[in-house]
Amino acid sequence: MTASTPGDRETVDAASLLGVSDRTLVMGVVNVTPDSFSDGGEWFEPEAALAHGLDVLAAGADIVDVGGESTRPGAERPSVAEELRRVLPVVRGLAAAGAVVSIDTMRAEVAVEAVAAGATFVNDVSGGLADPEMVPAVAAAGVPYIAMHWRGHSTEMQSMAVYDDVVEDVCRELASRRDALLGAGLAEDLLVLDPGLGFAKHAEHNWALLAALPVLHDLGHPILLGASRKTFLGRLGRAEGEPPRPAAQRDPETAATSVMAAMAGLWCVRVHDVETTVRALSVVQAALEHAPDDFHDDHDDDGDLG
Ligand code: PMM
Repeated sequence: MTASTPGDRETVDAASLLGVSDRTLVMGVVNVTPDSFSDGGEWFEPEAALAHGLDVLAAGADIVDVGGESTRPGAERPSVAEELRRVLPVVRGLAAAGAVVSIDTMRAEVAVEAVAAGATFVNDVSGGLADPEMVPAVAAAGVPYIAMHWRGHSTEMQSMAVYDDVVEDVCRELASRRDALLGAGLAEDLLVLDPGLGFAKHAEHNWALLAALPVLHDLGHPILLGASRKTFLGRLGRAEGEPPRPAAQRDPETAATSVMAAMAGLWCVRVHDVETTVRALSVVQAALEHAPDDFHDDHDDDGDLG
């Protein structure tokens, strides 16, 4: 699973990370954007973003996720050239430092260039719906693909937050996306699914999905959860009409969601504050090492949503 590099760090290949099932992995976020809701503008210039990415790596991230397009509700899209200008130097620098890099993009062209620059995961919040070239490009590249539940672009998605039963609806839509992706040639063992908290979802939808995390195993693929610093967490403890807590003050609540994900046996959590999540997950890990032998069997579910 590992190969040595000239530095202290061991490099881990992406496909072997997909096989990790005895702990929940941590993906650290590096947004090279002027306007992401959670950390917009903090690391907008590639040099600052690379330095931040190296900190994220040193804090213990298993994967570093580099994105150049904000998906904040209402955000306008950058041009392809601008997205490439933002992400490529950061991907290149992190890969050279031995990081497993994921490119967070909805565009095939950006995914392909980022893979050429050293990214070994493609994280597409649209699950292949935003760009018809994405799935063939990722299938040809042969890298793992993270497909999130998505109903539309940031400018329109909150008007699409209408569900009969959000858990059932999201699982059904993700299952049909999974089938379409596999049908389009994506390798089954390289697909990760994500319920897409905050994307075409109001707070009550996010809470319902968080309360039902183990059900996501029925999809039959590793599951990634992205709850970090999202607004519904910032509303906890705030009175009606009061603004949510600022994004950078939502890390304790984020750590709690990471613990929930780990207790549910999810594959990976995508977070901004890697150190806090790594420490929170070390508590789960220590406790699970003392769990009865049949604990994991009790939490396995081999049903299939079909
Ligand atoms: N959320 C954001 C961006 N990319 N990718 C995945 N797979 N899942 C998510 O939930 C997700 C994502 C938005 O958050 P940010 O502005 O903090 O990056």
